[in-house]
Amino acid sequence: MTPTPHRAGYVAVIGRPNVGKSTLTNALVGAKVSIVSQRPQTTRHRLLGIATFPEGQLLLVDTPGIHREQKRAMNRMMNRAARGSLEGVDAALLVVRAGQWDDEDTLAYDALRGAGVPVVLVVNQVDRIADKTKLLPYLAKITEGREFAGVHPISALKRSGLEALVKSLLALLPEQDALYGEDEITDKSQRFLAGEMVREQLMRQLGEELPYATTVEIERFEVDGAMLRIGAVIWVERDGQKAIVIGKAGTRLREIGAKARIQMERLFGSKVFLETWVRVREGWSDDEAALRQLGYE
Ligand SMILES: Nc1nc2c(ncn2[C@@H]2O[C@H](COP(=O)(O)OP(=O)(O)O)[C@@H](O)[C@H]2O)c(=O)[nH]1
Ligand SMILES: [Mg+2]
Repeated sequence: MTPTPHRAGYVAVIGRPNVGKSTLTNALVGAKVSIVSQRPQTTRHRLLGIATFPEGQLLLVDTPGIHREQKRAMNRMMNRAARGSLEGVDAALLVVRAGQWDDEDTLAYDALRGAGVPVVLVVNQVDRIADKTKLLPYLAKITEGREFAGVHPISALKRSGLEALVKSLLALLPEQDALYGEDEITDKSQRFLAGEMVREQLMRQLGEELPYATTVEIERFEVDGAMLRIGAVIWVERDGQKAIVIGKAGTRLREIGAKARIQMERLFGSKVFLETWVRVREGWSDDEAALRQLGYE
């Protein structure tokens, strides 16, 4: 018997905002490397999630969703990051939400076909479809006239359908040794991930109240024996927004810090001492120079 060859390669994770691209990336990696919230546009940066299996290694390029709003410099950068992530990939996952397909999904599909990479369709969130008999006609409709290297109804949240998806993805990758060590889970630094953990809590805890123009800068990241000392600055655009983030008697900011710290300790596997501040800087989200300074490239 010939052993199955080891495969490894890059897979772009593409789709509209909020379909579950980051949840899927995390489920495949087996750790939370990419932040997730109910708000669209949670993912602002391109991020590599490394998923290692005995048969091969998937290097998942999680992206901000492709979308149409091009007005702000930040949106332009997010779109560039999503489109740019197609360069040099071996395959792409087009993630859609079960039961839905609209112009933006078509936009994403066309972008992928244009790039000439094999596209695997992932129909996510099937756990939300109560009547499963609706799934088959839906799948037939959205795949008609389109070319996919595979179609996988899954639930990233419940981790169902992932094994078959991994198998069909690996088959599309070149035969080669693993490109990253098996203990590596992302290409991002702990410093970057720490900022994301704070941003995730902002998204989750402030909901609709959260000013869109909020970002996090890690000012301090020091190893102190077995402990990490982290200082995070939350940037907003106006004084009124600062008051919202801080909350009554500072309760909200404390809660954001407490939850973010727990997430950091889980991901980094060490004790974390986290300090947070809120500062105001006018117009940062529409200022390319300010964006670069805050880590958006
Ligand atoms: N019910 C359900 N919710 C999901 C699933 N996958 C993601 N979600 C939720 O959808 C929202 C957006 O997920 P996220 O991964 O941030 O989407 P992204 O913008 O495409 O990266 C979050 O609230 C997730 O918990 C799924 O399979 N089932
Ligand atoms: Mg995301």
